[in-house]
Amino acid sequence: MSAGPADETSTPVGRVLVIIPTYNERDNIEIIVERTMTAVPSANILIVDDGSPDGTGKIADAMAAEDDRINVLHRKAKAGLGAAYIAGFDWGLAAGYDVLVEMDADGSHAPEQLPSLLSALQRADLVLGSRWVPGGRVLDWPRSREILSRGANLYTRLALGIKLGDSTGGFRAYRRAVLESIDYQAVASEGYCFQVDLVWRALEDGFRVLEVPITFANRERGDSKMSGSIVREALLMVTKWGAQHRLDQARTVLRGRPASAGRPRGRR
Ligand SMILES: Nc1nc2c(ncn2[C@@H]2O[C@H](COP(=O)(O)OP(=O)(O)O)[C@@H](O)[C@H]2O)c(=O)[nH]1
Ligand SMILES: [Mg+2]
Repeated sequence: MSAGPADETSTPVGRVLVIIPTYNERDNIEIIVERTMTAVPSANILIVDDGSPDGTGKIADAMAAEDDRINVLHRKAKAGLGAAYIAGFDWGLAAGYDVLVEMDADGSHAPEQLPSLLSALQRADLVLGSRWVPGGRVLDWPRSREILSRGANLYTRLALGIKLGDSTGGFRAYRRAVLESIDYQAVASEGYCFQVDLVWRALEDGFRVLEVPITFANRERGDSKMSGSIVREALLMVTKWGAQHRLDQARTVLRGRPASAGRPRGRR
């Protein structure tokens, strides 16, 4: 589906699907969906629930029964944020959406800032909501999480040689062409690493990536699913890709050929 003239079911960038992955977000899901529909009434929503034991999926079904803009994808068991987004992207592309948005359920990403992301998408193919560019902020985040996020982004910039302030964040808007190009189904990682992988693939496929400042708030209700294994995975994978990338650059220089535009295929 192309981005035709705006009507009540589309924005200037076309039809938008906001994908919200959930695991045990019973106390957050209704609030985040309402805020999203108020902020961008023309957007549709896809909740991807991994069989939350706390009944989040049932609440989502009840909301979907009341409003055609809300859809629910039920998956059997907790399989991680990355796998939930892959299923959500598959669903959204098959349903013909022009723009696919990633957003957390816990209120850390403010739906009221979605219009700013969508507006920037008029000049880009992928827009990242960024905590670490001028104007970006974090509220009430434990110092340890802030240090981890800043450190992870610094490390990613150095290892991969990319200039982005916040490549680990999960509040973003993709034009469908990006997802059609980057083979996201092959991304096996979770959390931070999943986000870095997607943006790196987009850059290496030549898409325009823009960052817009966001205010990121710590979750008020429910528990974080962040874990040490997610951090270790990100560190390991980014190091591996970085080493491979540098090796490829060195090989190119030694052979005296111009740098290839393609991403090192071996890392997939
Ligand atoms: N479907 C699904 N959603 C998940 C999973 N893990 C985390 N989420 C959701 O992903 C979003 C971000 O997770 P969160 O726990 O807030 O991570 P944090 O912000 O890094 O502390 C929230 O909406 C979670 O409910 C998962 O395994 N499956
Ligand atoms: Mg969170």
